[in-house]
Amino acid sequence: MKVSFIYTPKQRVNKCYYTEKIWKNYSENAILLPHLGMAYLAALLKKKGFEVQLIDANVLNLNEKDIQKRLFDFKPEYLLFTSITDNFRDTLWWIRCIKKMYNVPAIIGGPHMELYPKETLGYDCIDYGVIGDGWETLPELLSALDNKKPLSDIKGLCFRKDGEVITTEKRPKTVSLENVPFPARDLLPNDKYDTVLSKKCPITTMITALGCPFRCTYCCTDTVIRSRSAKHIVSEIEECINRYGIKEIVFYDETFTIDKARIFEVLDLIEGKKLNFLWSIRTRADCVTKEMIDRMAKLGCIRINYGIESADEGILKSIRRNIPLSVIKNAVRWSREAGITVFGFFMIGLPDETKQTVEKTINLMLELDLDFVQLNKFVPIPGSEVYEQIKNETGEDFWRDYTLGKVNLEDFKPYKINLTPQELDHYLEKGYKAFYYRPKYIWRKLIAVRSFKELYRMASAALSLK
Ligand code: B12
Ligand code: SF4
Repeated sequence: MKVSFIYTPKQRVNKCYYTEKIWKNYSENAILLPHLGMAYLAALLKKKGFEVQLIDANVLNLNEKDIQKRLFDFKPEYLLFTSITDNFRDTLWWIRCIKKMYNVPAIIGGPHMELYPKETLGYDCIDYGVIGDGWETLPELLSALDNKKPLSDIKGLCFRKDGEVITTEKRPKTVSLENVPFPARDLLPNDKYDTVLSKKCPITTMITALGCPFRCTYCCTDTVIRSRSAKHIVSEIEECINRYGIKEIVFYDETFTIDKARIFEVLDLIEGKKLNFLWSIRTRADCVTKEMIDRMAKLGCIRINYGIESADEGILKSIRRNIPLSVIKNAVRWSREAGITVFGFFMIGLPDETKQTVEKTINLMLELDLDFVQLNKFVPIPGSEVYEQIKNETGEDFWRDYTLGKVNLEDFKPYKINLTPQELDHYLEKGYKAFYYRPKYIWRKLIAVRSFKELYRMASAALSLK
């Protein structure tokens, strides 16, 4: 059987997180990263004997006609799409458009399907939905369709029967990342991926563990961790370097350093095998030690992204993110002393936010010795504790209505804050300007610039904030 995964074009962050000006900057620097979920499933299906095409229409910047040509050349029997809630309406637009040109059944998976499966299958152009992990459900679905077997016994599925949307029994998330083949990077245009901050190309992304146990109230990540062994991780790193010539890896685990023993094992193996590559991680300030940071820097880690979020203790407590300021300061200092670039994530517009708490957050952003910051407006993610609370209190389910096409992203209203939307926008721009336009900061960045490309990117990003 032939199937085509299509990562739809023009992936970008949504406007509701920023002001128009700042969003323009972000959307100009489009998301140019591989979709690992699709690449994983593609590898698995290939291993099971399927003929698989993976069209990354996003990074290749393909238009309707380009996609149509690729599909007519390959002739798949099923089209496979992915979606997160934020980009569902864009994905839907593309599914409709692609099916007008090449009409075979469409299967959709991804985080959005876990949240609004019934609403999603309400659209006729979507034929089947995979809820949650795709590793077992997708091959079972394709095999059942091929053999004309009933679908109702397959767990984690959503489909229509006699005009009614059926969801089957939930599929438990038990598959370990160790039991599936490495992502099919042989099907990806690896030389096209890039980020504003990457130093060496080609780059790729990797996941060493799924889930995070911390339960911050604004997050909807699985709380059970499914992690890979150090040996398994390093073997994928070796494949990236030796088979695909990868020079830089962005690790997208939610909290890369959560299991300290495992990280030291990974570092030992990288050192022992003399693996030469640059890499970056995301983690929490309370999950690193000075010893760990020093070793990571020695072995190629060039950037750490820390979620700092707010400077107000009351807000931090209410979102269950009690990392003391002293711990954050130490982590940032250790990282910079080790020569690692430090990126801080902050949010404004959380419930109970006031002008004073926003100003505190902006001051902290300036006070910490950070290289880059991302400051965005808080938008509750469906499935998170905060979102459930807002839903219960207001009786409104914004993301459901958005899925059904009843509201647009521009209709999103911040909840329970003591600032107007205009004030929030004012502070967002003020925060960005205050951070990126400091003379000390500009000077430090200019002397660290290594190439024209880097200088151009920095200058264009800075100018777009004006
Ligand atoms: C890497 C990443 C990114 C990268 C995107 C890279 C890329 N090209 O995809 C960057 C940093 C750019 C990014 C941006 C954003 N992201 Co993001 N991101 C992730 C992250 C950390 C890892 C994704 C990953 O590789 N997972 C591992 C793979 C194996 O899992 P998977 O993709 O989910 O696939 C599995 C299933 O979902 C399913 N599946 C997926 N696709 C398909 C397709 C078919 C046909 C089938 C059958 C099954 C299937 O099967 C797969 C295997 O089991 C996830 C969190 C996480 N751990 O998953 C968040 C996550 C996907 N992001 C999220 C969000 C909210 C965003 C942003 C909106 C954030 C922001 N405020 O700007 C933007 C949106 C940008 C965009 N248009 O995508 C949310 C989505 C929540 C939701 N309700 O949809 C997540 C889940 C994080 C979270 N818990 O909040 N993100
Ligand atoms: S926000 Fe980060 S630390 Fe908190 S639960 Fe989510 S992934 Fe874990």
